[in-house]
Amino acid sequence: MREGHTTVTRRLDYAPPAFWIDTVDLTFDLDPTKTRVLNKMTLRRNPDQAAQPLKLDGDELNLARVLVNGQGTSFRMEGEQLVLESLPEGHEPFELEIFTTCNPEKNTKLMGLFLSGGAFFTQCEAEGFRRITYFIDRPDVMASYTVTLRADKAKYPVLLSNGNLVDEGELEGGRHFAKWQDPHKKPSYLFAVVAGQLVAREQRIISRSGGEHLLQVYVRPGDLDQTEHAMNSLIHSVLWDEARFGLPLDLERFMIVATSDFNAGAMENKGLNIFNTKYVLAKPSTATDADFDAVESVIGHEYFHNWTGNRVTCRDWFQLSLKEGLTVFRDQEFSMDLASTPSARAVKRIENVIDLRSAQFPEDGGPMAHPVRPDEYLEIGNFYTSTVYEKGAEVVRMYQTLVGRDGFRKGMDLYFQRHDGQAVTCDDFAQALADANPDSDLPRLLPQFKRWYSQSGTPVVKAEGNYDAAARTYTLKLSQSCPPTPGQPVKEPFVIPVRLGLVAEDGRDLPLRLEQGSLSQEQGEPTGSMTYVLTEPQATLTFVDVGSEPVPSLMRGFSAPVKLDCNYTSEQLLRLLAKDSDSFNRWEAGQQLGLRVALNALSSSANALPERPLDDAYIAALREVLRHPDLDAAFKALVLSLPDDDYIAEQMEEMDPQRIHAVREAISVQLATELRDDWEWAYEQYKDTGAYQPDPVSSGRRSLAGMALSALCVWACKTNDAVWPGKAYQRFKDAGNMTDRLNALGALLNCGHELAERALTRYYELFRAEPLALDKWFSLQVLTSDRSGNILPIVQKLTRHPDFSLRTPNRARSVLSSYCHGNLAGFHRLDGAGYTFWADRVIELDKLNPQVASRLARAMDQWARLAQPYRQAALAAIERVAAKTDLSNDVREVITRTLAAEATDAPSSEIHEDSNSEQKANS
Ligand code: B3K
Ligand code: ZN
Repeated sequence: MREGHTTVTRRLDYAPPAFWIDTVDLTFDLDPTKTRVLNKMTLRRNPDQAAQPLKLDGDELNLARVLVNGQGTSFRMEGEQLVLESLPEGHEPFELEIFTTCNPEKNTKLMGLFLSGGAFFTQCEAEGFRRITYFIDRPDVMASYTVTLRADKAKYPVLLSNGNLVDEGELEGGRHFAKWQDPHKKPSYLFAVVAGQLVAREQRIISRSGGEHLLQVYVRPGDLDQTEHAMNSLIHSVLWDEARFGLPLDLERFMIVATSDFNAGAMENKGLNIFNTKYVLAKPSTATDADFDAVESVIGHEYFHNWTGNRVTCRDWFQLSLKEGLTVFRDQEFSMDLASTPSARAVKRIENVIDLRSAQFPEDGGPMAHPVRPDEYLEIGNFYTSTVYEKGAEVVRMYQTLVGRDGFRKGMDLYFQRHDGQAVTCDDFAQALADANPDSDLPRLLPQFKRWYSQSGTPVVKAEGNYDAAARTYTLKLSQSCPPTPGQPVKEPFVIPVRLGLVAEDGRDLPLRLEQGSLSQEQGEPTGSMTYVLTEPQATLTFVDVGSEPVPSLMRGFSAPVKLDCNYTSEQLLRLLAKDSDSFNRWEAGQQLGLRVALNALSSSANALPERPLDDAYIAALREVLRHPDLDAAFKALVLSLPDDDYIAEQMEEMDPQRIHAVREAISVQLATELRDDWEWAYEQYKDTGAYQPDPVSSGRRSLAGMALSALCVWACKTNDAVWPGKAYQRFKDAGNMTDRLNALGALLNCGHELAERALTRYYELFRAEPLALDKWFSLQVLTSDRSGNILPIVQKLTRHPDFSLRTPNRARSVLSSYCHGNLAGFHRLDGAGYTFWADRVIELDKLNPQVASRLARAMDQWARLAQPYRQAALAAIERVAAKTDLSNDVREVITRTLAAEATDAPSSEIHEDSNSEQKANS
């Protein structure tokens, strides 16, 4: 029987805690199998709450002693909670001492205190602190922490915790101690301990305001040469937050520590961020451009939490997006600001939207759909989702769109002025934004705007344009709808900022003059773009003095997280692709054209697929982009990357994965063949990027050269050409950096060339001692296009490889997630064997690490939309997992919701206007 609660937690049941904890004094005797934790706390009753017993959360702890004010006391256990009833009366503080032990070596869940490579690490968010000691383990209980760590000095020379080192020294028997004091109050989820053999790259900096700080990046000995980029990213983060938001580093010492066993990407513990090595370590020989980018953005993200999350934290876990949506928005802005050129900024925006569409849109349309502020959970770990993070960031971005960049800054200032040191809600954030911008539309729109927090599902904006040449008017009809989602059959209208322009034949933006009456909605923007704020189910905009028929460019910059449904002709999309002044929509037009081709091919009743799915005009447009003298390589690469299998699948009511994949393949073969000379030109043009620099210009060149090489290998394998695979192999061997090396290996694997095997063997020999590079070796083989139906046997073989381990999340994911989430055609097999494999691995992994298992469980999110025979086989596999009686809450919740998808009502996507809706949405 698994420990833990089995009840659902509901947002509306929130009540403040019955006790406050003011101080916590922890002493750890660190030992791999039996760590002793002495916890001395000062508590007092919360005068606002009726007298209640003290209930302390615990999980897999061995309790040895409980003292109140130094005296023994009675207590009882309620499940995993420790309950104390006979406590001092009144509201005076009292002392509670609790002595427990735990077993870090057995901690395969990697929550609480665990071991990685012989060193101790902790992970407490969301509910891991209770695995270290008994506590009121919820984010609105904020305390001052003092921590003493005692351990064997030879094995654990470095002893770290949050805040400042106030004492250290030797103990008997080869042991030593370190005492840390955190000057800031914090919730328990931000607590951290690290102990082990670590070395640090250090940098002292003086911030803009003159403060001196010590920055440290701790890694295992031998990895120091991979920490320069992380340190630079941290320095940039400190400077950026001060410059853009006036938020300084509030600590003398800021530490980052890397571990190779970590469920998440990283964790923002106060002053002691703990990172998955994947987001710290980077050197050109083992990390790709994407890795360098990810290090920068995750270092930024965790650092920015220091204010958005740590100084102002969440009242309860339903408010998770308060810190995560806001902090993702901030890390996106950070990366965009560092990108420096407008084109590089646009590339960042496009990349963020690709991520949103590939993960969040399917989530919003599947069984796990939930609002940005969820209403209930069984296991909070399941709600660290792209809805809470990425859609949450889009919600924050819409505030900025509505009040402008300066207005947004004012709102942030007011938010910190009001709430520094508090645990608050998404409503508090929204109110600060509105109150700081009294002259904007936000105060009026706020109650309706907040539906973004309460309604799940991706809204659809439908647009229809009509040009009247005689009257010189252009009429744009906009309407919004949102499909039903679990528990929410009917939606109320959203506030949707629609940034738009009218594009003339020569590509110029026409001046925008709205007919009298609609002007109140306009936010003056002289550039030829305006933001119309759609609040009603439908609206009509009439533009006057329009001399020629324009093409509307809508949702510019992806101004809201919606799907746009506009009945463009191909000619109109080609105009936008060639000429729109908005880079995002230029890219988007290309995507829509590609999507249209794929969907047309898929909807045709003929069994055989069209030989040339792409028409000449589209091919010519792509050629023009590829050869364009002024466009950046990174932007070109994005335009030339047509929608992937998952994005195509997402558009279909019923999906046949093998057919989708076949269409995608046909498109890529046609592109490779008909642009063959252009790819060769591009490869020669872009392949040299000089000494490795991870900057946007050179990484864009590598990306485009990599695409070109891959296309040339596809063409070569179709035509039995040996030259290009030979060149790819040579490049794989000679590459001066991992990006080029992996692109060349990917090109060989992707076209199924026999040289791929030789390259893989060589890669393994080169990188077998580098865990992160070895993860790539595993995942690349699994992500490869499934031309021969041979992926599953490869996956099975890889799981038996001596370097494979289910216990290391990165390694487990490199094979299992890559297969189940990342290879549509490899996973969805006609014989259902992929699903059998999935069920076995979920069950196996759940016993070790429920968080990683429940992520894997989500690979079946879309099963109800599968065509037969996939659907039946998928259901059987899901039911087999569901029949297990000892599932963790994590997996149980995902599987239960997944199975419920069958019962989803038929779509009826009307928006219902309801004048009382604000109250409902916010109650
Ligand atoms: N706050 C952590 C996430 C922790 C995940 C807990 N299951 C990292 C982040 O979002 O910054
Ligand atoms: Zn975060």
